Order: sequence, then C-alpha cells, then structure tokens
Amino acid sequence: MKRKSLPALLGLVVLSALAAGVLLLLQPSADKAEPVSADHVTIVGFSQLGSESGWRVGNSRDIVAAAERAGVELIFNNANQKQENQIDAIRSFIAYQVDVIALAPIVEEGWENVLAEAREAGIPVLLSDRYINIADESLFAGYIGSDFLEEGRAAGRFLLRKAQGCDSVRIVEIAGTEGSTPARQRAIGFREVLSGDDRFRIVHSVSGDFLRSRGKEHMLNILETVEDIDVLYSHNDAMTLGAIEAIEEAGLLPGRDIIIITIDGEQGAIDLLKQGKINCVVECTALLGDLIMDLAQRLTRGEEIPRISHPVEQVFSEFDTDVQNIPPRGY
Ligand code: GYE
Repeated sequence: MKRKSLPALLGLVVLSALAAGVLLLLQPSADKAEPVSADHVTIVGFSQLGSESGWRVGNSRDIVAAAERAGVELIFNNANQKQENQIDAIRSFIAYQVDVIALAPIVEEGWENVLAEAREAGIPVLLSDRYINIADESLFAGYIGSDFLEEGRAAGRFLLRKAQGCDSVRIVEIAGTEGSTPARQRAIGFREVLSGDDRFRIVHSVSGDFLRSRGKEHMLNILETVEDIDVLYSHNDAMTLGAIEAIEEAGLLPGRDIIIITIDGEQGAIDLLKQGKINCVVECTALLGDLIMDLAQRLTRGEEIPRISHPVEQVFSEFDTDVQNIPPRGY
C-alpha cells in the first residue's frame, strides 16, 4: 500500500469517524471506546523499526498484504532503525486518531511517555514482533510475536545433540541489536540449555545488529583473532549469510569446519541448510500480519484480546530426514 499524504490520512480519519457516527475532533479524543458500527473500517498505524534483514522486509510486506486482505486502512511508517523516528510516528498516529497503533519496537526501554500519550488519546497499542520493558504493562493491549527464549533454547538443544561424543566445543556468537528482546532472550535461552555442561565455552560474543554486512565484518575479524572455532551461533539469518561469506573467503567449509546455527528461516538460509552449509535453522516466522489485523479489528470492536500470541514455529536441521522438501518460505 502506498504511504498516504497528510490530507489523505485526514480523509481516512474523517471517513472512518463518519462511519462510526462519532464527531471528529482534531485533538486526540480521550474516549474512543464508543461502539463502532458494523461497517467501520479499522485504521491501524504501524510503526516498523527498519528494514535491516530479509526477515524484516518479509514482515513488512506481509503486514501490508494482510491489511489489504482484512480491509484495514494501514498507515505504515518505517523508522530506519531509530527509536526517535518510531516515537515521532506514534505521535503522528495519535494526531490522526487511528483506531489502533501497532508497534515493532527496536529496543525494550524508553516507551513510557509515548505509550502514556496513546492511552490518554484512548488508542490501544499492540506490540508486534519485539517486546518492551515497562513498569505498567497495561500501557499495551497485547503482544504478537515469537518466543525468543524458546528459540535460544532450541538452538542450544540442537548443539547438545550435535556435540554428542565431543570433549570440548568452542562457540562464537554473533548477537542481534543490543537492548532488543530477540538479542537478549536468544542469548539467555541458548546459555540456559548449555550451562552446567563444561564442554561448552562461548569464547567470543559480539553484536552484529542483525545486519548481513556486520555479520561478515565480524566473522572476518573473528577468524583472524579467535582460535579453533567449532560453532557459530548467529542470532539471525542475515548475519549468518554474511558470516558464511567470510568463512568461505577464508577457505573453510561452513557446516563442516564450523557448525552453523542460525535463527529466522529466510529462504536464503533454508537453501544453505539444504546444501549442508548451515546445520540448524530455528524458525522465527515473519508472517505476523493476519494476526495483527485480526486483533486490531477485535480491539476496535471493543473485544478482549489475548495478552500474548505466539505463532507456532519449528526447527529445521540436518537431523531432519525431509530437509530437501521444506516448502518455499516466501521471504
Ligand atoms: O530475527 C531479525 C530481524 O525482531 C525477530 O529482527 C526479529 C528479528 C529477526 O532483523 O532478522
């Protein structure tokens, strides 16, 4: 969907307000909990954090397509990796009086003020993809996204199985954006499973910001400075694809000389799993759009929604017999 100009946005607000039979106030209304008519078109303002990875691009496309499928008017803003841009976008959604704000927060901290402003305006907020750390959790209506702790645990469980019979396992970790939920929890879940087994040592850990270019840069540097690497645990596919380029440039075989464990499940990573260059892909689905639109419409109708909605996900690895038949991922 094309981004709307301000007049077009205001037009949408007027239309939906008329359909709902309520008076349009240009200043935020404190009472949006009035019942809406059956033909009310839900307006969602979505603050996307950026386009750092194939996962993120697929997530954005899915959200736009899901809004069209659901007949939701979507105002989509891409914050280009800056929290202040996300805060500005949320303030503009409040000024436009959208029905629901959906936020994919780049980091966990720093949302108190702007979410209090949304509440003041009577606009419910859905968290999409990443979580936030906030004292008053009633400032958002619900969370739709993966269980990142479980993803980290799944990565650890794969390694436990792969390392059967090994005496010592030296691991390097390329982590996601500092202060983001997936980076924090993927690190914790992985360590939780391996702790207590002193064969495993994380000998180097660095943040690659979920970017392919940083994954490659870090891996080039790691290969020069860290000895005897057995395993790369990378928090997303984009960084993994960059790191694999570095490993191959160094004349090593990814998947054999270095065991590769990655998270997301982009098509590019699944293709390398099929070629034996990646050993394990922990799925984190980017396809959250339908769920977001469904919950946004339910909120607009004043219905209760679940606090947490986790999509069902799986692990793809060299231990699966049907790796060659993994269906196309779509991103
Ligand atoms: O793993 C990564 C993206 O927040 C779950 O962000 C998301 C992560 C995903 O850039 O590829």
